[in-house]
Amino acid sequence: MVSPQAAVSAVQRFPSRKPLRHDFVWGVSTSSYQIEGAERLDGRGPSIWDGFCRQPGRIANGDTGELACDHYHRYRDDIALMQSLGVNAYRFSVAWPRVLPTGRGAANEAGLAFYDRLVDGLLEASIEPWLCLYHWDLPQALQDIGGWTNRDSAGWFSDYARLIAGRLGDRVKRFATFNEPSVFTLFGYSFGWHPPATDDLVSFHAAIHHVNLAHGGAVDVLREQVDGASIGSIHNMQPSRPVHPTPADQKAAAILDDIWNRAFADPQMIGDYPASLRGGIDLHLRDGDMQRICRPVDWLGINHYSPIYAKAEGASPLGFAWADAPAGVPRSPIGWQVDPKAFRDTLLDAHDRYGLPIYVTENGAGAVEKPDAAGEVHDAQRIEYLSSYIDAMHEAIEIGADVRGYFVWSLLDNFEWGAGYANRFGLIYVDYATQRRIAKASARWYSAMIKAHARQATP
Ligand code: GCO
Repeated sequence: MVSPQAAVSAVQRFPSRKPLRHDFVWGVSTSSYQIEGAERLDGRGPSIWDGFCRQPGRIANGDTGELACDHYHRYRDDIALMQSLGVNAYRFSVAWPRVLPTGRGAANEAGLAFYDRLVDGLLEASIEPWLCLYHWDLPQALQDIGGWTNRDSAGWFSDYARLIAGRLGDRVKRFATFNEPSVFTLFGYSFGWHPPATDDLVSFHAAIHHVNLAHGGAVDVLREQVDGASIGSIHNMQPSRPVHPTPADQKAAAILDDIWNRAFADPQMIGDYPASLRGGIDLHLRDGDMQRICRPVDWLGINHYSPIYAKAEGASPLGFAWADAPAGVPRSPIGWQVDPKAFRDTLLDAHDRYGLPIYVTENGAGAVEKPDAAGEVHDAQRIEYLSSYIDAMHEAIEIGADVRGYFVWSLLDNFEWGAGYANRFGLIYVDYATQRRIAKASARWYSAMIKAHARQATP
């Protein structure tokens, strides 16, 4: 078992760094479909993930989000776990179909009441709620009328944002519009790994553009409805590298870079699409759209785990295929490359490109793990990963990146999309058969690290 003392020394093992700002945010992140369960309870409508999980072969072991971590019922226990960690912020998402079962029209009071209880519980525990409006669980009823390929989706999303702002905006001030738009559009409208699992270019570009329009519309609604709103959007930002140093793979990596890192962040924070996307997007662009998309935001959320790799693929309409990291690189227990310097450079690049305060809204390591005979989970590799990435973030801050917070993905082991429950990212182990929670060694380490930084923080 890693003692808190050993954990703190893990923090101090790195070169002594300048203390972090006194208001640095230390948090944990989750998302609605991955932890709530209660798929069919208290009026929640179906989401696109409910149906996708039940399509044979889509999810490892046929897992679904039906029960997940039963957070819908156990949220008070989970808030107590956050308190035990000593975090001062919790990033979660609202399940759109839980509050608007058909995505539009009549709201579901029982669903809204759940988020009331969750927010009130967090505030009672002195944990700041960071609310993300969309973490991939689109109401199925909206998918049935085109989903993000329907330009009306921007209006649907604004109405949803208005409902949440009106209900929770007196207590919630930190809002993110979307989580990782480039992931759910690329995986859902091109690769077939996420719902709706279509793969035509016109729909892909339409979804990109309409999600950007939805972002801008929601920013305006939140700004208008919530006094003191602090609004951002959460983007996965990772260096896109050619799997082989050939011109063809380098071109493939550049295309992936534009889609993965720029297709949303650039229109939203700079006001233009990457050149490689403009042809496809122009089919859906109307006068004034870029001004509707590029609305002032207060911060940039960055999710980062590892570099990504591309290879040339002539058969793909996008001209590239996803590739694994080259053999021989350091990897996490589930095989994702470990490269803290890539994280440092990503933070510095984002700081230079967008010039906004940055919050690391996801970072963490997956593993296939279980408790030992004594009921302990000694996740030393996850501690090593977190320690090296937090130090890389600290180095980026010392060099000049305006990073103001860090959220571990994730508080709990949870539904890991296509991998189901096999890959575990939590600081807290979840025994899904009993729903028992077990703090891993990394939970004790993170708690001790937060305390160590608090002692060093500049006033
Ligand atoms: C993402 C999502 C999370 C994942 C986490 C681990 O980044 O894909 O925001 O829902 O579970 O990143 O893959």
